Amino acid sequence: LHIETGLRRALERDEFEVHFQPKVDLVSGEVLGAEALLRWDGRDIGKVSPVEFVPVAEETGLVQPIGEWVLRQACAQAATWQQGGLPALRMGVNLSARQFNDPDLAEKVRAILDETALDPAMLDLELTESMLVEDGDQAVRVLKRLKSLGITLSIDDFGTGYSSFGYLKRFPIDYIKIDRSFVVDLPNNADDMAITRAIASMASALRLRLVAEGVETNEQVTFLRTLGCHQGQGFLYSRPVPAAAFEALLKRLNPEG
Ligand code: G
Ligand code: G
Ligand code: NA
Ligand code: MN
Repeated sequence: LHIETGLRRALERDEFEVHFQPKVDLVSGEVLGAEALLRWDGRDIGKVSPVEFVPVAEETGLVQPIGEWVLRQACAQAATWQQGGLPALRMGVNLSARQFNDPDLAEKVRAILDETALDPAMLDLELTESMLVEDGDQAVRVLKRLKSLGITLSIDDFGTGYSSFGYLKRFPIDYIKIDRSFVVDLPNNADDMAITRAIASMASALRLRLVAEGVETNEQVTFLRTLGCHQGQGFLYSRPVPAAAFEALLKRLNPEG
């Protein structure tokens, strides 16, 4: 209840902040994009992890205005970086199930792209498998409307939900993000090696691009590269950080600008 009460006031009190975690080219080390991750530091409640408050926001419907705020912030930031002469970065934003089920989702995304003047090709929406399997036909319609805006789509936490290859074939998806639970023990766990290999060969057959989550060691990078997984994010490169720190990181990892 504390969380719900606090969340109701958090937007007007300006208690949210968006942090950014780089998505890195595992071969060149260059930053290719970012994932926007919401942070809440409430006046009354202090710092609360999204693991705790996102489910409450989802249940109460507060995730709609909050998610829209995150999308606007992330798009505005990406547009600012682009206009500042930085190399184009693709901005990933997490969508909740309630946002995905909103019949006006595509219109809202389009309005925010217009408002922030972000090139739609630079926005990537991260969805989870569970959103897609409930009503496959409806999901395909929503995904097609989103794709028609010119954005890209990712499946987040891939492998932890109900993965059906049949669905993947029908969905206009661009990226698969390999869940970090399969990455953490690479390259020492035979099961995880087999699972990530299988995901990689399926992705290649379906022409889906791969992003590995939770990359923490150079040994993981070496193994992922042998799979043809050329993008990753994780603490090896950076934790999610505020915009100013992300800019400093860009100067370090993309020195040519
Ligand atoms: O980065 P972190 O460990 O704090 O994220 C924890 C969880 O919260 C992750 O599952 C992440 O996807 C989710 N999360 C973070 N920001 C957002 C957001 O803006 N919207 C939604 N729906 N989930 C988010
Ligand atoms: O569910 P989603 O993939 O959006 O979750 C993102 C979460 O993963 C964030 O909370 C982020 O802080 C966390 N994260 C990102 N990189 C790493 C990593 O290298 N190791 C671990 N343990 N967590 C990570
Ligand atoms: Na995500
Ligand atoms: Mn994920």
